[in-house]
Amino acid sequence: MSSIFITGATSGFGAATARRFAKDGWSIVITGRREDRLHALAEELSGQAKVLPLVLDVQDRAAVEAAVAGLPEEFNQLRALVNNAGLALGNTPAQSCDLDDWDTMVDTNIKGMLYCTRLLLPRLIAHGAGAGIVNLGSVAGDYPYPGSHVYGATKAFLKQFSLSLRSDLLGTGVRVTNIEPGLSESEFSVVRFGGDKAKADAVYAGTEPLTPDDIAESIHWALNQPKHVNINRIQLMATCQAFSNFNIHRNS
Ligand code: NDP
Ligand code: 8X3
Repeated sequence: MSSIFITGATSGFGAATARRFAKDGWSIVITGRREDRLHALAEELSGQAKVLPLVLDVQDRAAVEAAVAGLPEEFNQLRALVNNAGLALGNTPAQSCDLDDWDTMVDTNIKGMLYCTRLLLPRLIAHGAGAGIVNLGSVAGDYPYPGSHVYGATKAFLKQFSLSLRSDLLGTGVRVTNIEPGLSESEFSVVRFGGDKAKADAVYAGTEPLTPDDIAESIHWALNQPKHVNINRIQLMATCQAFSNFNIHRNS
């Protein structure tokens, strides 16, 4: 039986990924901070798959250590880790934003991902060929935009760390994929704008953004390639999103 550990499964991409793998009957560890959401999802999927809801703040290294150490045997044969928990906070210019928001983004998007990866790697290596890690990067890790500063930099870290991991894991059979979506509708913008739903809705107004199911499908595809195939990176955007020219400040 294959098992998968998903961080940030209480919403958006993580919940959609749990639903996608439940269809295939994988054993699924769903994690996040909102316990009620985890239990509701576990209940929803209970007829399809074995699901373990685990309340976990990935910023808390001791909690990640305890969660990994306490994984029940049936979820121990880990084949996949999806480092999805993450967030952007604010989009004001670097010179006026809140330093606490920067701490939270670094602690969640980078350090949380590192804790889960390092602590679960031995189990993925024990599984060997066919195992895989998927990290949730972003187009913001490649392309800067005003207000992307630390968020974009955390995602650039994920991209480089994913590639570096591949070098170290050579010969173990464990694959690593960085998935880098653009505009996608979830709770992401509500979180980014501190719960301001109207501001979040405005981000998607008049667009057809990517959906959590689109991302879950990419994750599922990457992890289900033949054992000899490693998808290094997937960058995907909504068709309605594209690139723009550089901004130039003019004196007059
Ligand atoms: P959502 O806000 O819908 O989901 C984010 C998930 O992360 C939630 O389940 C949340 O759970 C979890 N999370 C946040 N902080 C923590 C924490 N400290 N510990 C554990 N879990 C945490 O956003 P998305 O589904 O859209 O985003 C998922 C990932 O994809 C993120 O890494 C995001 O940066 C990335 N991404 C999103 C894009 C978008 O446009 N939506 C585009 C590109 C990448 P809880 O609050 O219950 O802890
Ligand atoms: C989220 C996509 O463009 O809002 O990672 O940064 S974007």
